[in-house]
Amino acid sequence: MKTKTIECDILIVGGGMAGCGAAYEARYWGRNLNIVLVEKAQIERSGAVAMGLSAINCYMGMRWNENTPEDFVRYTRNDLMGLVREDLEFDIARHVDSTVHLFEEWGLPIIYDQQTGHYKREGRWQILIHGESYKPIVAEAAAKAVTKVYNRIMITHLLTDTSNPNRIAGASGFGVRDGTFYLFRAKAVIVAAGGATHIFRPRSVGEGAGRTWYAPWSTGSAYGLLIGAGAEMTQMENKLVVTRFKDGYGPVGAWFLALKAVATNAYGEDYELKYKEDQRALYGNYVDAKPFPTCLRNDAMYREIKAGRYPIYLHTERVLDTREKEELGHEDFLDMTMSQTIVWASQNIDPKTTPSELLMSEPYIMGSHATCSGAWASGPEDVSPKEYFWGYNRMTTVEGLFGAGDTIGGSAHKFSSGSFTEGRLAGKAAVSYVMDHSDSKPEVSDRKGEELRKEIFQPMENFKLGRNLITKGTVSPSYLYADQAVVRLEKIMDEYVGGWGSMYTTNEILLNRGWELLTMLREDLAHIAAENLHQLQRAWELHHRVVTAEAVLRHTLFRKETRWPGYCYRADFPKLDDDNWHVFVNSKYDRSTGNWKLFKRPCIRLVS
Ligand code: SFD
Ligand code: AMP
Repeated sequence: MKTKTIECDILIVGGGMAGCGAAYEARYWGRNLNIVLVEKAQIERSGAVAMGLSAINCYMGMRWNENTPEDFVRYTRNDLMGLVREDLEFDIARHVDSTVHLFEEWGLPIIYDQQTGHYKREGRWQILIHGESYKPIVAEAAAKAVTKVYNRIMITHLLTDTSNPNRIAGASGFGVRDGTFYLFRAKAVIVAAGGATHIFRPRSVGEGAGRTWYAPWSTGSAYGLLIGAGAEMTQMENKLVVTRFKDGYGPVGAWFLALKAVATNAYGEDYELKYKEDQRALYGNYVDAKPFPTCLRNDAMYREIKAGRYPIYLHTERVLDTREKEELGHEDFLDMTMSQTIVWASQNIDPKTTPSELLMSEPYIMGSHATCSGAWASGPEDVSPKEYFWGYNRMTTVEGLFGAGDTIGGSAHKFSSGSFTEGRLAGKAAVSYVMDHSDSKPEVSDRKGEELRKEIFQPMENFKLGRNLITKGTVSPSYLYADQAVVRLEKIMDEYVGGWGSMYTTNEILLNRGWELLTMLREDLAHIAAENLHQLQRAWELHHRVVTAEAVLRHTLFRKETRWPGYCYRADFPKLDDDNWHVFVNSKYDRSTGNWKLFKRPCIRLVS
C-alpha cells in the first residue's frame, strides 16, 4: 500500500452542500491559497443531495420583502422549542438568498410564480425547483474553485499539532479504490462530512435493509472526526424524527405546504391540533407557535398511534385535482426520493385515488433540518455575544478547525441552501485564519503517521489472520464484520436510547444499561474485519457512527426533561422544564482518558 502526503493551506473534508460552499468562498477570498477538497465518494453525486431535491427549504426572499432574517430566527426558535443559537441562525438567514441566486446563475432551474414574478413558494421558507441535477450543478462550481478535488478518499482521523494538541494540523485517510494511505497536512481544516443515519435501527429491515430517509452514506463522520479531535459538541440529544410516507420515506413538505394535503387518523379525523391542551400541560406555551412545531406534530401522530387509531393517512387523492398538481406531486418524489415512486408502483397505489400511509421515521443525527446537533462553533463577530464568539466564524473549540452544514450544532433549518451558505461563511473565516497565522505551520509527527497507517488497515489484517479459523459461513470466533456490528449498534440504540421500537421513549436506567452495551461494542471494534477496501470503508464508517452514538446517549442522559416530544421522551422526566433546561447541553470527550464531560451553556435571546 502506497503512502501519499499532501500539503495544503485549507483542507475541506466532504464535498456535499457545505463542502462545496466552503470551496467556492475560500477561493474567492484566498486567491493564492492551496485549497484541497477530499470526498469519500464522487462530488458530482455525493452527499444527501446525491439523488436531487425538489425544493430549496431555506430562502428568505428579501429582494421581494417576503421575510427578514429576524423572522427566520423567530421561526427556528419556535420550531426547536426555544433552543437555537440565534447568532448562527441570523447569520445564515442574512446570506442565504445570495447563495440561491448563485445556484440559479449556475443553471439550477428555479420555478417562478407567473403572477407575482417571484420564485414560486412551497411554503413561507421553501421554494420549488426542478432539482434532479442540483448536486452536479453545485459541485461543478466547487471543483472549479479548488486547487484539487480528491475523490474516493475516506477521512478517518483529524490530526492535531505535535506541540499544541488543541490546534488542527491535518487529517488522515485512505483511497477506497486503491488503498493508498493519505496524510493531509493543512493550516486550517473545514469539516463538512454530513449527518448520521443507521445509528438507530431503521424501520426498513430485511428486504428493505438500508433504506432510510436521510442518506445511508451519511455515516456520522462529521461528529466522529470532531469528537475524536477534542471539539466541544452541542445538542447531540436533539435527535430528529421525521414524518414520512411509509416504506419509501418520501418527504411530506410539498404535500402539506404546496398541495395543502391533510393528514388524518384511520377514521378520517384531522388530529394535528387535537391534543393541544394536553401538550400545553406538559410542554408549556410552545404549543401556540405558528407553524405548529415539527416535534409537536410528531407527538400528535404518536398519540394517535399509541391509541391504535392508525394507519395515519395523507390524503393525496383529495388534492391532485389538476394536471399541474399531479405533476408537482410526482416530480416531488422523482426529483428527490425515487424509492417512494417505486413503492407506489409496486404496492398498486395511485395517489390520485388512494391515500398514502404516513409514519414517523427512526431518529437521525443532523444539524441542518428541524434539529441542531453538532459542533459548538464561534459565531460572527458583529452579531454574537461574547459567550458565542472566539475569533473566527464557524470555528470549533479546536484552533483552525471549522465546520458547516450538518457538522455545526445550534442552527436548525439550514437545509441545502443554508448548509452551502454556512460552508461559505466557514470558508471565508478559514482564509482569514490562515492569513492571520501565515508564520505558523502545524506539524504532524512521522511516528504518528505510521501508527495511524497501521490502525487504519488493521481490519484487513484481522480478516487475513482470522478467516483461517472459519469452517463455514461468516460467523468467526475471532472477528466481526462491520455490517454485523452496525446491526448491534442499531439494536442497542433502538431499545435503550429511544428508537422507534421503544416508541422513542427512554429513562435513566435504560440509558445506563445502553451505555454498558455500547462500551462492550466499542471494545469489540478492535476486532472488526474487512475483506476488501469496500469493507474497510464500512469499518471506519462504523467507528464514526459508534462515537456519534456515544455522544447521543451521554447527552440524552444529561438532559433531565422532555424538550422535543415526538423526537424523544424521557419517561422519568416527561415535562419540558424551562427553569432548569432552557440551556444548551454541551460535551467534551477526553481522548487520553476516554471520559466524557457534560455541561450547560446559556441560550441567549438576541431577537425579540
Ligand atoms: O424536504 C466524507 N434535504 C433538503 N434540503 C432542501 O433544501 N430541500 C429539500 O427538499 C430537502 N429534503 C431532503 C434533504 C435531504 C435528503 C436526503 C432528502 C430530502 C431525501 C436536506 C439537505 O440535503 C441537507 O440539509 C444538506 O445536504 C446538508 O449538507 P452537508 O454538506 O452538511 O451534508 P451532505 O450534503 O450530505 O455532504 C456531506 C459530504 O461529506 C462526504 N463525507 N468525505 C470524506 N471522508 C469522510 N469520512 C466523509 N464522510 C462523509 C459525503 O460523501 C458527502 O459528500 S426534505 O426531505 O428535507
Ligand atoms: P419535509 O418534507 O418534512 O422535510 O419538510 C420540508 C419543509 O417543509 C421543511 O422546511 C419543514 O419544516 C416544512 N414542513 C413540512 N411539513 C410541514 C407542516 N405540516 N407545516 C409546516 N411546515 C412543514
